Amino acid sequence: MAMAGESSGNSYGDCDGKSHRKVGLVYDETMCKHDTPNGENHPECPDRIRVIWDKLQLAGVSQRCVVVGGSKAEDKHLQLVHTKDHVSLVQSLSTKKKDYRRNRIASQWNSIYLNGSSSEAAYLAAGSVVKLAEKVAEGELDCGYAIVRPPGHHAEPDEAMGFCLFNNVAVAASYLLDERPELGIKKILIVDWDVHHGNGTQKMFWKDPRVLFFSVHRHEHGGFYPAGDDGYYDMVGEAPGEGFNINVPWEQGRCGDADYLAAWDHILIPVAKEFNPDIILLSAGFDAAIGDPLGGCRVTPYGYSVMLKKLMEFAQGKIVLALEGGYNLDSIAKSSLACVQVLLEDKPIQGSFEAYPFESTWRVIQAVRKKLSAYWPSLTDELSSDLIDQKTPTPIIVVSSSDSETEDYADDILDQMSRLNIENHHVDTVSTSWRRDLSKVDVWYASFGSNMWKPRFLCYIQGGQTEGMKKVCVGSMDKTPPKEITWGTFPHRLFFGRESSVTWGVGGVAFINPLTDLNDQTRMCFYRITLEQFNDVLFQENGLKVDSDSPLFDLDTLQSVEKKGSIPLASGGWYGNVVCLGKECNIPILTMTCAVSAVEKFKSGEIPLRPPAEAYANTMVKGLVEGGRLSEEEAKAYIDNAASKPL
Ligand code: Q9C
Ligand code: ZN
Repeated sequence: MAMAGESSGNSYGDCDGKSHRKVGLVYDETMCKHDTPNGENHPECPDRIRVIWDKLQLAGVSQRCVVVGGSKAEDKHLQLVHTKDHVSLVQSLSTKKKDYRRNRIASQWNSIYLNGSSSEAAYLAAGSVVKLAEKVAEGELDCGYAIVRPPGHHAEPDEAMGFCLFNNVAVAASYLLDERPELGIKKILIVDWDVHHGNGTQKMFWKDPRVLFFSVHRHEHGGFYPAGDDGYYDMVGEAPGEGFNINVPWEQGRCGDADYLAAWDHILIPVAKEFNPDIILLSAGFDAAIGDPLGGCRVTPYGYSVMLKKLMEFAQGKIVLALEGGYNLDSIAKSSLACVQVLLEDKPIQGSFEAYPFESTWRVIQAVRKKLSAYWPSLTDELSSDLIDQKTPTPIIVVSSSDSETEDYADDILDQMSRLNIENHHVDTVSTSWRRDLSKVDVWYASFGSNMWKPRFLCYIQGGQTEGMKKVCVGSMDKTPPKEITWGTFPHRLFFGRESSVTWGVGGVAFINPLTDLNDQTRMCFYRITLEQFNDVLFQENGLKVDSDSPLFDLDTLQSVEKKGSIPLASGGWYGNVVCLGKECNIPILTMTCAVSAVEKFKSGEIPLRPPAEAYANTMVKGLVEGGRLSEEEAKAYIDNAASKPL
C-alpha cells in the first residue's frame, strides 16, 4: 500500500516505520528568563514553555520533529510592524541596570511586567517565529510549532500590552510578504484561537488584503480583555483590507469544542477555501482550553486537534503555530501535544463532542456571516434552522427483551403507539381540539432533574429512551423540538425522594419545594415548548397516556397558576403540581413538582428522602455539564449537596 505524501519528498521514514511530515519545533530555554522582577507569581510564567517541552519529550514526539534553536529577531524585521521607537525601547530594556527603571516603563503599558531578560526573550520569541515560518515557506519543513514567550498578539505597532512585547506572528507574516518575495508567499491566513482578541495583529494588517486575519475570542459585548469594540464582528478592515479582518466575538465564557467547531465549519473554513492562502500562521494561545484560569472556556485537546486538522487542508499543509496565551500548565501541555500529533499526521486522538453550541453561538455566527457575506460569497446563505435547533441523535428504542419487566413496558409502548397512529388519522376529532388551542401558546418548561439533559428531555417530545432509562417514552403528539433552550436559577429547595422509580430503578428522584426559599438556588434548564407539548410531558411524567381527551393543564389553569403560583392537578402522579416561576419574554415559566402537602410528608418521613438513583444522577450531571456548563466536579457537588441537606 502506498503511503500518502511519500512522493512529495517532504515525508520521511521513522524508526517506527511510519512516514510522517517534517515538523519543526522551536524551543529555547533562554525564553524562560523573562520573569516578574521580584519573583511574584504571574500566570504568564517561565514554566509555561517548559511544561510543553517536557510533555512533547516525554511523549516521544519532539524526537520525531526537527528541533530548531531560538533565533534573535532583526530590528529591521521588527520594524515591519512596530515603530522604531517601540523597537528601541524594548531593546533598551536590556541595558537598564535597575529594576525600577524597567518597572516605570512597564507601568506605562497595560498588563506588562519586565525584568533584565525580557528584551532578550522578546527578540528570541519574534525571531524564532520568523525563522520557523521561513523554513516552512521555503519547504525545508512542512509545518511547525514555535513554543515561545513572551506572547505577541496583543502587542501593537507602538505599544506592548497583555503580556506581549513584540507581535511575533505579525513580524513573521510581514517578513514573508515584504522581505522574501521570492518564496512566493503572497497571501497569508492568520488564525488566532487565543481566548483573547488579537488586537495588535488586527491593527497591523487592518488595511492589508494580503493578510486575512481571523480571531475568535471571548468578547462579552466588550467586557472581556482587551476590553472595547475592537474585537467586535463589525471590525472588517478598511481600504483594500476591507473584508480581510474577521472577528468572532463570543458573548459568554464556557465556550467549548462545539462552539469553536461551529465557527470553523460555518465561517473560517468556507472563507479559507475562497481566500486560498499560501501559508497559515496560527496564533495558538491555549487559554480557551478547559481548565484555564483566565479564559473560562472549555476547549479540549481533541477540540484543538480537530480545529488544526481542518486548517491543514489548506496551503498544502504549510502551517506555523506560535504559542500565545494559555495559563493552565496541564491544559497547555496536553493541548500542545494533541496539536503536534496532528502536525505529524499521527492518527487523530480519540474523542467526541457531546455538547451542542450555545444558542448565543449560533446568533454570533449568523451575525458574522451576515456582515462578512459582502466580501465572502460562501457566507451568504442563512444557516438552516435544522442546524440551529440541534436535533439529538435518534434515541434507540429497544422493544424485544427476555426481561419480563421490559416486555411489560414494550407492550405498554406498542399499545400507546398504535393509539397514536389511530389518532393521527382523524386529526379533527373532539379529542384533539384542545390540542389545537394549546399548540398556539408557548411556555417555558423549567426542568431541574434528569430533563436538564437535552437528549433525556427529548424522549418526552420525540419518543425513545437514553442510557440508564429502564423505560421507553412515547413522546408528544407534536414532535417539534423546543424552540429555545436556556439556563437559569430559581430560589427553590431542590431535594431527592421516593424509594425508586419505574424509569430509573432504586433511588430517589428530584423535586423542588413549590414554595420559594431565598436561601436556596436550584439550577434549571428551560425549554420553550407549546402548552400542548407541556401537557404531553405532564402526562408522561405522571404515568398517564398522552392520547387523553382532555388536557391536564389548560388555558384556565394557566391563568390561575400565574396568579396563585402553584396548582395541584389531582392527577395522582408524583409530579402533578404545576408551579409558575415567573415570566421570561412574556412567556410563563412552568415547572412540575410535588404538592406542598407532599413536602410535609417528606419532612415527617412519611415519604422517604433518598439520594438519587445512580443513572438518574449521571443524567443530571450530563445536563449540568453540557448545557449548564458546570465542571463534572461542580455538578456532582451540586447534586450531593441537595441530596445530603435535611429538608
Ligand atoms: N484587569 C494573552 O493571553 N488581563 N494575554 C489583565 C486586567 C490580561 C492575556 C486583566 C490578559 C492578557 C497573550
Ligand atoms: Zn490570551
